[in-house]
Amino acid sequence: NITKPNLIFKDDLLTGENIDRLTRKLKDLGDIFNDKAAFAQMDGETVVYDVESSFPVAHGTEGGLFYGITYIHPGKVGQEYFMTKGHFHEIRNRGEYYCTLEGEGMLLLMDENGNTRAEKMIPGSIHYIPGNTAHRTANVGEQILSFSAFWPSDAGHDYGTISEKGFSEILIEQEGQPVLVPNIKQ
Ligand code: M6P
Ligand code: ZN
Repeated sequence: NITKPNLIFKDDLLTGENIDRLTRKLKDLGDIFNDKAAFAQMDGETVVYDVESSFPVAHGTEGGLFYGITYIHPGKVGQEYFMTKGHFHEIRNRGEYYCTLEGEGMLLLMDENGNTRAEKMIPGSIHYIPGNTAHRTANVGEQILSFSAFWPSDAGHDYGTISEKGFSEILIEQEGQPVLVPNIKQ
């Protein structure tokens, strides 16, 4: 029941041997949401996001590029919006581009000193993620948020730091608006 963006990114572009599809459910994301009591009340089978990726070269290849579309469902755990795990790149200095296809979101960016900032995602918005910067996206709207991503094939994903400590700020809904507040977990 995912609405596919009716743009140039058609299903048939994302077919073939080098396509990877993954679904992350609430039960896979226990460590990222702050409100553990609200989390415990929810169904672990709830889908939070799907990612379809195209890997035209082997992982780790220098000079290649990967492409993916992420679809984040609308929802919240307590006041915190549904969001991706978030990661640094394994090769820390590798950057990435995101382009929003549909929906409304926020891109959280945290440098290695723990400074977090956020960029608003609206259809057509293009976001440059510099190297050495952790990135996470949250759906702050009432429909699917989808965005395409382009990153170097040798970048890799480092989830460790974020799954331990999270971002220095979390994105919650206050009076109907998304706001960044300090993460008390840190
Ligand atoms: C984007 C890219 C992918 C990433 C995905 C989901 O499509 O950055 O590399 O896997 O978002 O984010 P995460 O891996 O943090 O769950
Ligand atoms: Zn990345």
